[in-house]
Amino acid sequence: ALPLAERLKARIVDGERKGLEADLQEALAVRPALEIINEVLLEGMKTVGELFGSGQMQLPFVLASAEVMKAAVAYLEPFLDRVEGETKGRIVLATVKGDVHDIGKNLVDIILSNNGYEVINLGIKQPVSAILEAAVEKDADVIGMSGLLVKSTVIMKENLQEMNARGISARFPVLLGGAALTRAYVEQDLAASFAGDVRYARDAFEGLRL
Ligand code: B1M
Repeated sequence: ALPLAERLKARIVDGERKGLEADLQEALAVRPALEIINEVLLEGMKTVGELFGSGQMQLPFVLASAEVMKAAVAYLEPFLDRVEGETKGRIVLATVKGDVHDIGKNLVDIILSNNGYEVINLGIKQPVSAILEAAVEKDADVIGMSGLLVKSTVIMKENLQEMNARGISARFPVLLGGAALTRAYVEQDLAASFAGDVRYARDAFEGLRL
């Protein structure tokens, strides 16, 4: 049999859910939940992305992998460290219009929620109006947008322009993340035409730090 970490990674890549909980339980006995997510499960998703990108894996199998990933994160969530106390701030979080990828966004939700932030997670495919209306209505401190498709990077730019047009750019700092973005695109190109503060987060932890 494969060593445990390899087995878990293979479960993600192969989309094999049967016996997942037993393996996670075993992993939890030897390493923290967060490390299992970051160093094992995310490695599996990375492999899935490479296989899909190079044409070696078809979409339904990617979906199966995503489902195992979600189940694994849901199983591990209660074991993640939590900071209790007063909320440090409120973030409205969404995957942008036209984009269904939500594993990364939901990790951001978990990490922020566990560290004292109130997260209003709007879900996937959110039009800019829904994001901005929620931010105003909930009096958010920050708006967070996620998107993994190249076209989502364009949508994010449009969303920032819409914030300028509505005159609310200075009110809501914006945090952006997702695989198709680069730091330079966000902090140079997008920042240049945004009348507020927009930042790039490479992962959920940089998001938390920011
Ligand atoms: Co899709 N997909 N997918 N996919 N998918 C990508 C993104 C792709 C790069 C794969 C590839 O070709 N190699 C490619 C995009 C290419 C491009 O745009 N140039 C792609 C494609 C093409 C597609 C479809 C168009 C395929 C099709 O239908 N023909 C389609 C799009 C549908 C749509 O959105 N309209 C599609 C569909 C799907 C599935 C539904 C099968 C599934 C998603 C399931 C789900 O999310 N519920 C899926 C998956 C799983 C992937 C890959 C393989 C893995 C994504 C993932 O979950 N990674 C992905 C490959 C890749 O990313 N390289 C791919 C793990 C996750 C934790 O990482 O979300 O990047 P990520 O989050 C990271 C950071 O980015 C950051 O923190 C996280 C880590 O801590 N982060 C933030 C993310 N958001 C943040 C927000 C923040 C801060 C940090 O603050 C607000």
